[in-house]
Amino acid sequence: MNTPEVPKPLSPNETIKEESHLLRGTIAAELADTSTGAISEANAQLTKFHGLYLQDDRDLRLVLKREGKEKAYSFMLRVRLPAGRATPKQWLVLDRLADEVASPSLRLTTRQTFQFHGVLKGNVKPLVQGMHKVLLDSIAACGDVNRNVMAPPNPERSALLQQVYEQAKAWSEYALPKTHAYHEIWLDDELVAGGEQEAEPMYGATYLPRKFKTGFALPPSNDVDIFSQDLGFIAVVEKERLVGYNVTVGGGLGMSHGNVDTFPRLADVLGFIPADKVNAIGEAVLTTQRDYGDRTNRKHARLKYTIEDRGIAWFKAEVEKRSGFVFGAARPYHFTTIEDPLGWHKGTDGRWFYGLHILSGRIKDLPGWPMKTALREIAQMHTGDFRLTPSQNLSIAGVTTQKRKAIEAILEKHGLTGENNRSGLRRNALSCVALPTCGLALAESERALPEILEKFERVLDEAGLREDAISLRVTGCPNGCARPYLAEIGLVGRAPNKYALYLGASYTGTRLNRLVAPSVSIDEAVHLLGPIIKRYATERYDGEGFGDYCERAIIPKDATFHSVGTAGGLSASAGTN
Ligand code: SRM
Ligand code: SF4
Repeated sequence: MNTPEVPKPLSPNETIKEESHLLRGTIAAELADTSTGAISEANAQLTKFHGLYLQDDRDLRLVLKREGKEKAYSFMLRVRLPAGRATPKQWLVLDRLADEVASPSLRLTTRQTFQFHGVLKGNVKPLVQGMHKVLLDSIAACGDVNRNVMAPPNPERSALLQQVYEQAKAWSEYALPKTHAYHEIWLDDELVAGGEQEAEPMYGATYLPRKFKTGFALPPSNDVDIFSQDLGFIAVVEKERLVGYNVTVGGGLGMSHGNVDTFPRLADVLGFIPADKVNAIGEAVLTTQRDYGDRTNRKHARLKYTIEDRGIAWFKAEVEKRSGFVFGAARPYHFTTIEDPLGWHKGTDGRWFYGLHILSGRIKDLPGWPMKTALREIAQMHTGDFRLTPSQNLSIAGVTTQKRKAIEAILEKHGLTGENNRSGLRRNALSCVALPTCGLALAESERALPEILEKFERVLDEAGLREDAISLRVTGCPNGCARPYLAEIGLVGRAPNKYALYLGASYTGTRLNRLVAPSVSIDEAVHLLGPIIKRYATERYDGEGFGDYCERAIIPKDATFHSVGTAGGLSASAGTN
């Protein structure tokens, strides 16, 4: 006799959300408790929806424990900044707030926004209120909702960019939670009496099963890594007019080492929509995931698993049913580049923009490298805006010829004019934050990146490839925050100085890489890749990227990778196959 299937229990986060009174929990009461720098686990889950993560300084954990003291708790705050645009006025306020109430660095993220670290509990409110004065917020920057919306940042390389930006911003606003909790808790707005007037028509009381990410791309540049997004809109341009978008769904990168039920996945293309359908289709995708996503297992809750489990045809039919719109056939599109131009360029509006490389997006002042001061001085005189790029870099945009000279003088004065004259590898490198703030880090990432790059640069110099654009991305764990599975060389932390090595993604983010060595030190990775890089220098086809070369000539198609600490089936002398 068949026994009826017992429904799996919901994940604990579902109860926390359900009982939170639309994301309030007891956050306000706990903020007032000065006996600890922390908040409860339940409230820590809820503050994420307000853009805040409770963290502790992992460098200090051991010593504080020995001394019997509380962990060095603080918050990370992530700003909501659709498409990564900020005004000089906003920049100056963020810069000041970083000094007054945070670490004092500013961190540009891989999703084009700012993060503050080291914000003590008592400083969160002043930070949020300071941001509010220049119309910035951190609502939905984290949590089980639509996160910061990405869109091509680079200024006015096409007249269509502004249109795509407006649409990305409109979708970001449309998909915001409607609860008043953020304003009540952080901005001291009046309480909504009993909460009975409030509703979350799109999300419902338990929001989404998991985080949800949207990106907009404007081919030929795939700067936003569109296929890694839960929901993507690829602009379709015909006769220099934006006619609509090809919609993508089900991308996502996070996985866990050794758990084959978790995996990075590239999005599927659902079909074409006219531009005025973005919000309607976005809502239908989001609510389908709301209703069918797995709320029992957070490791299986992203949209990519809903689509894997139920099939893309089912998903498309459901979205069409909900939106009342039938997708057209996908229009042709071609991604041939990742546009993040460094240095001075003239936009189509006749004004200049300056792409500034900032390693790992970390803005701070170091002896001989006063980046934070220089950018503050630029913000004080700049009349255009700032654009944060998906590669953790910065575009200083809308610059007149006169202001260009002044910006150059500031960079010159601070010895920062050489920032863009780095190796092709360095200019294309990304790293996640990892230690000491990220609670999930298994290995170093941002702090290790300079040394990793130096080691690889030596090999590249020997091979005569210093200028070649090769993407290297490092993360401290397999969650994939620097999108390492879309890098030509991906290093994914698994233990102190042990990384899983991935090779062979396309430079343009259209093909995932593959695991070639499950656990190597950085020196082992350099040793392993050295001969391959040298072969690439002599054997590559005209214009062939490093990832494409590895996929064609290096990675055995039938390789099995099971031996920890070695390169599995990969060897430097492996023949072409
Ligand atoms: Fe991420 C969690 C940092 C982009 C996948 N990510 C975290 C947390 C909040 C750690 C935590 O949960 O306690 C990290 C905070 C570290 C710190 O101290 O600041 C963190 N993620 C980042 C940032 C700051 C990395 C960076 O160096 O720029 C990026 C902030 C983006 C933003 O502005 O919104 C960041 N995270 C990403 C990306 C890339 C992207 O979205 O384009 C991914 C992979 C794409 C994806 O989501 O599939 C990503 N982060 C994750 C995951 C794995 C999610 C999954 O589906 O398995 C986690 C862990 C989790 O959610 O459980 C995570
Ligand atoms: Fe932390 Fe892992 Fe994301 Fe790096 S990839 S920031 S270690 S969660």
